[in-house]
This record gives sequence, structure tokens and C-alpha cells, in this order.
Amino acid sequence: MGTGSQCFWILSLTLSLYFIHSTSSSHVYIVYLGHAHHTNPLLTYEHHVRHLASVFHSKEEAKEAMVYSYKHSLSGFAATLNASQAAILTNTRGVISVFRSRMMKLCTTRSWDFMGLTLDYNGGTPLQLSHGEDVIVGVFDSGVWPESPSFHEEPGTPLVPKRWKGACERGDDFDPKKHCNRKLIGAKYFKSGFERSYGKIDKTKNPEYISARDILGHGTHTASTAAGSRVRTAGLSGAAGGVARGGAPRARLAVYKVCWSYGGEGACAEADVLAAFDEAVRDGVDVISASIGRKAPARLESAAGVGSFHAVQMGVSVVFAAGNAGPDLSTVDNVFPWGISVAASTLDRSFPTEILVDGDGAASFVGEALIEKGVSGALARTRDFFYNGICDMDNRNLTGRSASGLILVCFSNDGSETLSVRAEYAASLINATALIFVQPITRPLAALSIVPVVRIDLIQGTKLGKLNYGTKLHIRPSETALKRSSAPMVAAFSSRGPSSISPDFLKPDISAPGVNILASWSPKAPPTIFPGDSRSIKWNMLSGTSMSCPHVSGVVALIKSAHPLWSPAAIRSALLTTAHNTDIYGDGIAVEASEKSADPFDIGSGHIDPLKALDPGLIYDTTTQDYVNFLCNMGYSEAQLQAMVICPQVRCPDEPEPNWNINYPSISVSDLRCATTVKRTLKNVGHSKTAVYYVSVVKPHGVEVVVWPRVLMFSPFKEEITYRVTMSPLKISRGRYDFGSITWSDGFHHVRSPLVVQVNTNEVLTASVI
Ligand SMILES: *[C@@H]1O[C@H](CO)[C@@H](O)[C@H](O)[C@H]1NC(C)=O
Ligand SMILES: *[C@@H]1O[C@H](CO)[C@@H](O)[C@H](O)[C@H]1NC(C)=O
Ligand SMILES: CC(=O)N[C@H]1CO[C@H](CO)[C@@H](O)[C@@H]1O
Repeated sequence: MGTGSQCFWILSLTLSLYFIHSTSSSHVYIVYLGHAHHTNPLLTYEHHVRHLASVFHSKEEAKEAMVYSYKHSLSGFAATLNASQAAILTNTRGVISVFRSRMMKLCTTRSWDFMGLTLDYNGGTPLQLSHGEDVIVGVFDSGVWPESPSFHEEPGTPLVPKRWKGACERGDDFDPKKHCNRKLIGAKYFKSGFERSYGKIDKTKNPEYISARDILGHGTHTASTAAGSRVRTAGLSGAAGGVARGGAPRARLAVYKVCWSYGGEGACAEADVLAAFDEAVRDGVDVISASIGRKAPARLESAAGVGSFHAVQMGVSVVFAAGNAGPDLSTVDNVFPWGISVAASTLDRSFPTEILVDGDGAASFVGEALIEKGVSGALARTRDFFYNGICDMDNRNLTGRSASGLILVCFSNDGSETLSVRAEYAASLINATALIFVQPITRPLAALSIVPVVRIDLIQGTKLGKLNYGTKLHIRPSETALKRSSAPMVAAFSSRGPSSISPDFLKPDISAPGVNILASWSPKAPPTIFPGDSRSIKWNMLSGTSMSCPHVSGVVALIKSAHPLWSPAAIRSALLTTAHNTDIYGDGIAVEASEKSADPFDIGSGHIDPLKALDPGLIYDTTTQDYVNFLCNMGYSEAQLQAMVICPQVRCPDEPEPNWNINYPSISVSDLRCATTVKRTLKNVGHSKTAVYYVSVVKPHGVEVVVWPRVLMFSPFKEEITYRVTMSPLKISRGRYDFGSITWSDGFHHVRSPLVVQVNTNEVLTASVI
């Protein structure tokens, strides 16, 4: 499935409302000026007002139009402007870019076309080596439910690190004394950008807390995934019980609420997101976890792009969700070369649910569901309840008959693609006892639903369809099964590479668990978004790259704790070069829905391996100059770049440096027409200063690969070594992608980089043959 539309439906809704609200053609724009060079923030504010006043009649008007003055870790401002004012500012000296503050959304599948799953830590990854208690994780999301046991302070937690400059802000039902502790050390909220676009938050129409308290559940879920304390008895509906804990259970949490309830979902204004970046970096977070994204196209000129550029320059790692617009190519979001973009994969846990056929001991079906109590009912004929036989919640199509006592079977490929959530809601409207939803493939998604829903695949569905109407069916309670299916598998919804900004560095970077993830939840957020669902739960299972992102953030915190001096690029390299590419059975990682092998556009460098990432042996340390070279290629001028970096000595190289030469932990060359040489520099960070590494290469199909030198000898005098990879096309191809890898090994460490090559020789070779 994966229509990708889940990233849009709320957007179209919000945009139409937006136009109703706005009286003129004014919008919130972000005016980006570069690095915050002023040491006195007040000076910067005055400077911003003066700058803005140049397109207004007075300073007072300018102050009124201003939404934010960004002045801590970057310089710029957000303001309500009309198009001509924005155009004038774009061409003003000192302005790097001017872009609209658009709405971002949470990268969860909790929406009409995908819903609910979880993050679970049954059995747990063995991450006891390091606890990360000196590391601060900043989560940009919908806030936090502070009473959740995931945010309890464990006994013996040391004092908050002295360098912390953040705060716990008072607000609706949020009392710093009561709700913050040595675990949850910061809680701020940013709503000015949201309110400028959508009007003042009206709590009578749309329940919200004007504070960091989370009414949506999503922020509580991601924060507890990244750094939740250990909690026994986590669980949902009797399934997936056990101990829950975040990736870095002792790390400190600072929550930045940038997403607000809007039509039951979250909307996050870019002006607010950039404000959170500006403050979080100044506050002293070490890692930023942002499970938010924008609809295509991916852009550098965005709050995420600009904010993360400054965060990374200041030594703060930024982890993003890759997006849920898969499985189509080039859907990956948050593709900045300085960030980490995380794909989602399955856990080895499933919730098999048996369907028994009355009077036929042999016939039974197994699907996936989260059903606590068994139910029985007679098989129903859909046409009795829907005029067109399609399970849909559209009122006009309901016959008005009740399906009470009956089990409805709906096919996803009836008519236009039927969405399981719409079918589920339809089943609840006609009071069906249960719904069996048939999909072409078994997608191991389980979710709390308003009527019991079992998902089965088409092969079983076809058999079930042959049963007579009225046949009695029994659905048994769901079991929790471990290691029954191959895992990890890349989730069908996970957004795919190559990056639409530049295919010459690989995105997504890595994959992590993002399907059926159990984590803490806001009791104010019902488990489904259907009207009338008034259940309150403390744990919820969700699926999405929103869930895989905080897994990586937690591991980044652990690496940071073990290696406090490592740069964000070094940490990213450690994660990527140690990622594994086999599943729990030693087979290659597969793609859900097809069972075919995953490639780097699905999972980047592979699936996260937290323990190995703590000791990678060698790292690729990407420098600011690498990012500058990239930005030069993207059309930024030297003057602009000098305003953007801390150390303004940067220059664009005389000969443009291709993007494939960014010292990235993976190698990607698009448009290979003739022999091309890529260079990389490795740094020894192993325990021993003396080390010898040998290369092994898996060549992409039809490409000759020569690595030079083939042996790297590190010593106390030679910590860094550069090697070169020459790739030559051996075949005629018109732009097909092929994959290989380069691995450096000292016998213990295996430092692996995927090799992505697009041979494009059709014209060249044809011409030479003639
Ligand atoms: C934009 O706003 C400025 C300042 O208020 C005003 O002078 C100008 O006429 C506006 N332009 C448009 C096209 O509305
Ligand atoms: C389903 O049950 C509700 C509540 O009992 C009732 O109001 C509604 O009419 C029923 N719907 C149908 C289609 O029978
Ligand atoms: C969503 C859906 O199936 N809508 C259908 C409802 O019924 C009318 C008339 O029968 C159709 O035209 C719609 O397509």
C-alpha cells in the first residue's frame, strides 16, 4: 500500500482552513541570516527589528509582524509578510534565504490510512554498558505526559548536569516543581508560529494544553522511546507485556513542544520548530530527536534544514524520521548531509490471531491483531450493509442494516483501494462484532481498534471468501510471538531513497524498529482517532518512522556518553558503518510486502546495531568544509556561507568538489559515465593507536571497483588515512542503480560502507560503437 497520502490529508485540511482564516495574502515567512555572531541577544533583536522595519512603514508595525527573533544559535526572524515584502527582503544584503513557514507533521502512521503500533523492548537490547546519564536528549514533538512512569526519576539519579541552561516552563496543568525532575529536566512550548497561521488556540473547540503537556500522545511515545526510564508491567490489551524502557534509559530528557492538536492530529509550524532548534542548542542538549517531516519536495531552505545545520555545527546530533511515504522511490525526507535520516523496520515480534471455522476442525486462518477477548459471529455478506459492497464509512453507502453478531470480511482491493481504517470505522458504524481485513500481503501491523480487527493475507482471504455466508467463526485472543517471522524487515511505509536533493550521498542513513512499537501514551489521547472513542490508555502501539527515529536518538545518546568528544559526524559514522545487513536468521534483510532483499535505498547502511556502534574501530569524520562544499554546489555564495559558519574562514573550492566526495560513511555516485574516483578519509578511534585494516569489496553489477591503497596502517603518527575508490562502468545501462559495498577490517572491526552506483552509459557507449 503506502500511498504516502498520510502525510497530506491533514495538510490539505489545515490549508483550506488557513485560507479561511487569513484576511490578506500574508503568510509567516522565515528570514534566515546565518550564524548568531552577536554575543548580546538583545542587540540581535534590535538588529532584526531594524531589518524588518525596512519593509514596513514603522518600527511598531515591524514589531507587530514579528513572530520570533532567532538569536541564540542562529540568526534570523519569523514574521508575517506579504509576497512583495518577502521578495524585497530576499534581495537585501545579509539575507541568506527567505522561505514560507509551512506546516510539518508527525511521521506516525496514526492517521486515516495507517494506524497505531508500538515500540517494545521485550527482552531488551543489551545496552547496559553505558547508561547515558550525562547526556541530554531534546525531543521536538507534541510535548510529554509527565506522570507517565517512563519519566520517573530512578533512585540514585545524579544532579542535573551543570552545563544545562534550559528550563521547565509553567503552563496549563504543568508545574515545574511537580512535573520536572532529574529525568525530565526541560519542558518548553512554542506556539506563536502555529497561532499566526491558524489563529489563537481555542481550547473549547480543540482540546489542548497551553503548556508542554501532551494531548496527542505522540510526543510521550517518542520521548519514552528515546530515553524512557525502565518500567515493568508495560503492555497493551494483554499483549506485548514486559519491561519497557527507552534506548538510553538514564539519559536526561528535554521536551520541546512544537506540534499542536489540529483536527485530532499534530501540526507543527516551521517557525516554531526553528525556535526550538535555536533554544535547544543554547540550552545544552546533546541530541535532537525530531520525528516530524514535510510533504515533498525536500528542501534545504526549511526549519529542519537550517536548524539542524546550526545544531550540528555546535556539536549537537540531529536525528530525523525519514518519512512514511514509501515504498515509492525518492520519497525520503530530511535529507540534509549533516543529519541522520531514519527508516523503519519490523521487530521480531508478531501478534498471531487465530480464526476458527465452526464445524470444520481443519479449517483455520491466522492473521495479525491485538484482541484481548475472543469473539464469535457469523460470516456476513458485505452487500447487505453497503450499497456498493465496498466497506467504507461514507454514510450514503450504508444500507442502515445492523451487523450486530456478524463478522464482516473486507478486501483492501475492492474497488479503489479500501483503507483499513475506513473499513474499521465502517464496521463500527454498522455495529459489526468483528472485521477481518484482507490485504494482498501480510503486513505485521497490529493496532488497538474500535471493533476487533484481524488482518489476513490474500491467499487466506480467498479461502475465507469461499465459505458460506452465515458460517460461524471464532476469533481467538491474540498471542504474542517472538522470532516467528523474519526480522528486521523494512516496513512498506518507510520512505525510500535516493535523496531528491542530491543522489550523491545516501539517504536514508539507517533503519531502526518502527513497527508495532509499544511506548508510553497520553491518557488524554484515545487509541484511535475515530469520533466517539473515549478510551484512555497509558501505553500504545504505534508504527512509523516517528518511532524508529527516537530509537536511533537513544543510541546516539549512549555513544555520546561513551565518547563525549566525538562530533555528530563521528557518531553517525559509528552507527552507519556497524549497521548490520542480515536478519535474525542470518539471511539478508528483506523488504516487507515483497520478501525481496532490501537495498540501500530502503535501509541506508543497514539496521542499527547499538553495541557495535560503541566501538566502530574507524570513523569518517565529516567536516564543516564538506558541508560548505556541498552548499557551494547547491548555489550558496561564499559570502552567504561565511555568514552561516562559526569560523568564517571557509571558501568554495576553485574546482567544485562533487557531492560524492563529502566524507560520508556511505558512497553513492549517480550518473557514472566514465571512470570516476571518489575519496574518503578514515580516522582510527580504536583502543590501539596501531592498527592494520584490509579492504574487501563487493562490486556493484557491471562496475569495476579499484580501491587504493588496499591496506591502511594506522599508527600514533598516522591517525587519519585517505583512500580512493575508482569506479568504471563495464556495461551499457541507462540509469539503473546497482549496489555493492566496501568493508575495512582489522579482523575484529568491520567498517562497512554501502556502494551505490548508477551507470548511465547508454549514449556514451552507443556513440563509440558507431
Ligand atoms: C505589502 O505590505 C506593505 C506594508 O504593509 C504594503 O505597503 C504593500 O502595499 C503590501 N503589498 C501588497 C502586494 O499587498
Ligand atoms: C449501532 O448501535 C448504535 C448504538 O446502539 C445505534 O444507535 C445504531 O443505530 C446502530 N447502527 C445500526 C446500523 O444498526
Ligand atoms: C466511497 C464510496 O464507495 N462511495 C460510493 C457511495 O455510493 C455512491 C452511490 O452508490 C457511489 O457513487 C460512491 O462512489
